[in-house]
This record gives sequence, structure tokens and C-alpha cells, in this order.
Amino acid sequence: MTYDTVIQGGTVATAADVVRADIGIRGGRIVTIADRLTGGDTTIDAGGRLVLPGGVDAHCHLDQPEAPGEESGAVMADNFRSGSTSAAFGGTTTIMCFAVQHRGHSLTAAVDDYHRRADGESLIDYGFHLILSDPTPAVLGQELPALIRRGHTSLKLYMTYESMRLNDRQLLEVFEVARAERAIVLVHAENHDLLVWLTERLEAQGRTAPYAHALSRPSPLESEATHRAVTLVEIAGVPMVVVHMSGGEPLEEVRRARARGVTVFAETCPHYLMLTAAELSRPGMLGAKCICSPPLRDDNARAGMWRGIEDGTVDIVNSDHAPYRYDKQGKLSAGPNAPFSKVANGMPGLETRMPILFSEGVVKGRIDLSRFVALTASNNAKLYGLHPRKGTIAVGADADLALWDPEKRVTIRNDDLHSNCDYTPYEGMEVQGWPQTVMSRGVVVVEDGALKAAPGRGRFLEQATSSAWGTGDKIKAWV
Ligand code: DUC
Ligand code: ZN
Ligand code: ZN
Repeated sequence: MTYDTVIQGGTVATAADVVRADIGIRGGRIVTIADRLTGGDTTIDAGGRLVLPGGVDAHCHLDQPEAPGEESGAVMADNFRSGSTSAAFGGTTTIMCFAVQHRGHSLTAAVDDYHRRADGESLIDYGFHLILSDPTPAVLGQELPALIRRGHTSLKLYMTYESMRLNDRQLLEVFEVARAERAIVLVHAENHDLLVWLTERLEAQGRTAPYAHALSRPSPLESEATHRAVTLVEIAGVPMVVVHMSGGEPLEEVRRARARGVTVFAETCPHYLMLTAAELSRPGMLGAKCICSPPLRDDNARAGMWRGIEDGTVDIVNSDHAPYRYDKQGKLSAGPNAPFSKVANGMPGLETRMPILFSEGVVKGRIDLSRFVALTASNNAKLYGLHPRKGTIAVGADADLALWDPEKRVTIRNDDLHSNCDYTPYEGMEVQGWPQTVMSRGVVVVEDGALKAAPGRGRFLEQATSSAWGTGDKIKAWV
């Protein structure tokens, strides 16, 4: 048999196994996995390297238009071109971003607009979750079911942010449609009234500097909202991912829910594993770089999140890449000394997600290689209806691969990264392990730190039904 490419001599890791094997690729897909293979038009020697499924980053914000009159008025630094390129340099070969409906607007129009932003721009394949902020009868009755059937089988819903949030009744109404259409919901869980109440009191005391952001959104407020979201999906009978969980306390709500049979999944991000609210106390406004929601917390929360990674409670680790430059367009859009409540939330992280989790997780012995693959690729692909095409190494899967040098030491410098954001929260951090060659559908897109393919080749991915729905009707609704 002949192949377009044969990868020889690598250690192949999936979420299930780590084996020495060769891989034969034809037409952009993996067609053979065997002990020894020859016959490739191109042969890549992967000796001494790990061959991993390319990462699936199922939570990143690129070129996302802000709602008119949104809190910050900031503009994202990355579009599909720069964001997808940055992702690939860090070993990620699939990204999932968010087509956002603003109030008073059509959800379908938001998806069409987002396609225009992505078309011909992305280096790697991409999908769109939907964000609903205005669940009108037309959206719930016609637009949402049609879009789910068009392959957008995951919906993100906010319990906070003035322009995006849904109340409990609205959440339930969306969950009802999600159940009927077998979609999965992603929920941003923070108690809005509580955080507004706290923000008003902090601001009245003159505590408006970035560090006060963390005080305005303490952990119990995330735990309460997580508990409430879990209660709503338990009654409505729909699977849920609680996104960007920040610490061990809210994670307890996921454990409790699962113990009574609720189908709920937990996502966290490298920043909740690596950073604390101490970052927000940098001089002047510098702490604004690390304003995100839920906020960075303390070492106890961080340790609790690592426990969740180790004991299996956390299912997926995504970047929540939300790139705002430290300038007038970005973090400082509301002024050089704006109160924390007017600073755009989020930080960059697409490129550093996998190297940080590899270094801190695998190299430091907290998780094994298969769990790393599960957390960064396979579980995302399963939850969001992309598996087995994405997120694994198997015959028939897309040849999306990261050939990983497990010994390479890298000091993270923003100057060496490929996002248009002008900082990384990990500046100066040393990691061990970095992808040397990254392939997307059999094409080498990155090799030895150089871009090898032109952005624009990435394709839109229609999602199948989430694996969370299982094969039968195991998720019960109460009505
Ligand atoms: N929080 C969000 O909800 N989205 C983007 C980034 C952030 O910090
Ligand atoms: Zn969110
Ligand atoms: Zn987000």
C-alpha cells in the first residue's frame, strides 16, 4: 500500500493507549496504524517524539463582535487567521469559537456573519458553538432547531453579563429546545445580582483597581450559580458543560450532581491551574491583563482544580482565549484608569494551553499521557460531536497530529507567540515539551517553529450530536 505520508518510529498516544507505532496517511486521513510501515511519498521520522492527536480547543473567542453598548467596548486582537495560526503553533488543530446573538438580532444572522469572518481565514478546522442572548419565540421555535440540525449542536448561555444573561426561566426555555433537539448546553455560571451588588459596594468604597475584580466575584457566587444551573438541567433533562470553572469549591457542585446521576461536565482553563488573584495586584492598571471571569482565585482554589484534574472530575481543559491588547482598543478601552467593572474580561492562551498542561501535568507526574490527550483533545471532540473524526488517532480519523518533543525546554515569551495580543500572562514561565511538527488533515502546517501552510485552508466542521446524549434516553427530564 502507498501513502501520502508515513510517520515512523513515534510513540503514539490516545486517550486509551500509549504504543509504539507507525501511521500511514492518505487523502488527509489516517488509513493504517501498524508496527512498521513504508511506502510513503513523504516519510517523517518521529523517533524520540510523541505522536498525539492535534489538540481540540473547544473554547476560544476570535473576532467576536461585542454587543452595542457592552460594558467595555473593547475589540478582540485575534481574528480567525491570527488565532488559528497561534493555536496550531501550540499543537491545536481544531478550534471551536462562538457565534453570538445580540439582543434584538437574529441568531441565524449571527451565524451567517460569523461564517463570513471565518471563511478563507483559518489555518485549521473550526466549529461554532451558538450563544443565545435573546430567546424569542422565533429563535426558540424556528431558528435554534434549524441551526442545531445544521450542525451547531452546542449552545453557550450566560447567567451574567448585562447584555448576554438569561434568567432561570429563559434558561429553562432554551434547555427545553436543547432537549428536544439533543443539543448540549455550556453555561457560564456566576450569580449576576450578587456580583453587581458587591461591585456597587466596592466602587462606593473607592476600590476600583483591578485587584477588586476578584473581590467582586468570590467563589461562593460561582458555586451558587453552578448549583442552580445543575438544578435546572437536572429538571429539564439536558447535558451541560459548566465552562471555565475556577476552583475546588464550585467543582464540588459538579461532584455532588454527578453522584445523583446528573449529566454534567466540567471545563477549566490553564489560568485557573497556574495563576492566582495576586496577578491582579500588579502596579497601576497592569493587573487588568489578568481580569477574567470567573476571576483568578487563591492557591487553595488552584490546588482544588488540580485535584479535579487528577481525580477525573474535570473533563476538558480549554483556553478561553479572549485576546484584548493592553491598549486603548483592548483592556484600556474605558480609559487608562477605568474601574475594574469596565475592563474587558479575558486573556490570551490558545498557543500555551497544551504546552502548559503537558509540562505541569504530564512532566510533573500529576497526569499520564492518555489523560492529557483526553483533557486537551478527545473529550472535547466527543462532547461536541466531532469524534472520531477529530481528537483521536484511529483508522478513518483526520490526520490531525502534533508530533511532540517531550524534552524541549521553552521559556514562554510573547514575542515568540503568534497571537496578535501584546502580552501573555505566562511571560518568563519555563515549560518542558513543545510540538515540533503539527499536521492538519495530513498537511504539515507548522514545523520547527515555522509556518508551513497558508491560512484559509481550514474548514468549517458540522457537529454531530454530543456523546453526552448516549445511545438511548438515559437523560431523564422531570416533565
Ligand atoms: N470570561 C468569559 O466569560 N468570556 C471570555 C473571557 C472571560 O474571562
Ligand atoms: Zn464565559
Ligand atoms: Zn469564554
